[in-house]
Amino acid sequence: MLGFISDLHLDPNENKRTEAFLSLLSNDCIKYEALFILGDLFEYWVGDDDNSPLAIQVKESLKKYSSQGNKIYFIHGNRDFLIGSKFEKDSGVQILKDQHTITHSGRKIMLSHGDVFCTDDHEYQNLKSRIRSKKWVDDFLSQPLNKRIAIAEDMRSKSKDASSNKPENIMDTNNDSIDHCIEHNNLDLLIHGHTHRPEIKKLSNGSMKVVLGSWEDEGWVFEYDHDHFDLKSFSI
Ligand SMILES: [Mn+2]
Repeated sequence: MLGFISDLHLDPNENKRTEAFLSLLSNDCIKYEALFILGDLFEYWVGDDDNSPLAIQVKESLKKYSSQGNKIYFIHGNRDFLIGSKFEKDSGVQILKDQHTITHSGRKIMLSHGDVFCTDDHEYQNLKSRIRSKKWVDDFLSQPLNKRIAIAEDMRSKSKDASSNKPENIMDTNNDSIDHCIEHNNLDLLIHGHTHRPEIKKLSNGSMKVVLGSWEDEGWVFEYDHDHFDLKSFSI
């Protein structure tokens, strides 16, 4: 069985969420052949040199989990796209590209954070292409750690303001872009997070889309096996 989670938004001010994640790693995850984290594990990530207690605690727990022979994979979210090779080494997590495809029990499955499908939100997509450029990343990472944290905090509050002024449907995934991706890649299953609108949706061509939930009062995990799938939530 495979396990999929996303949008934990781990934050030093939200201890319960971190505890729930660490508990998942040390208890429930043992049953998974592999655990996939589809982005936004952290509320923000300012660089692999982050030595905050939260960063250290999460890396150590991931390392313990992975060093017991458990496979764990990560896809960048829009908030933690700066997770890099040092984090990979420190945690034992393997980073996959967004829209990575796997085959499990004969079915083709694509994994994505999900923001790539939010094509109606032009403002968001413009910001994304700007801050994912090599120049922006290099400039950002060359700043001292405390300045990077201040910039991330500022971007976070701006993003909250922008989101509260946008119609809900703009921030959701675009149906045509999902349908096109499923058809073009001949997928049986597409799994993504980002929109915080958990659902399992059967599509007309027999394929399926799963949207993971964000961890707030509840945590979410999607479990998938050849004869079983379940989008589970649990209170935090
Ligand atoms: Mn996101």
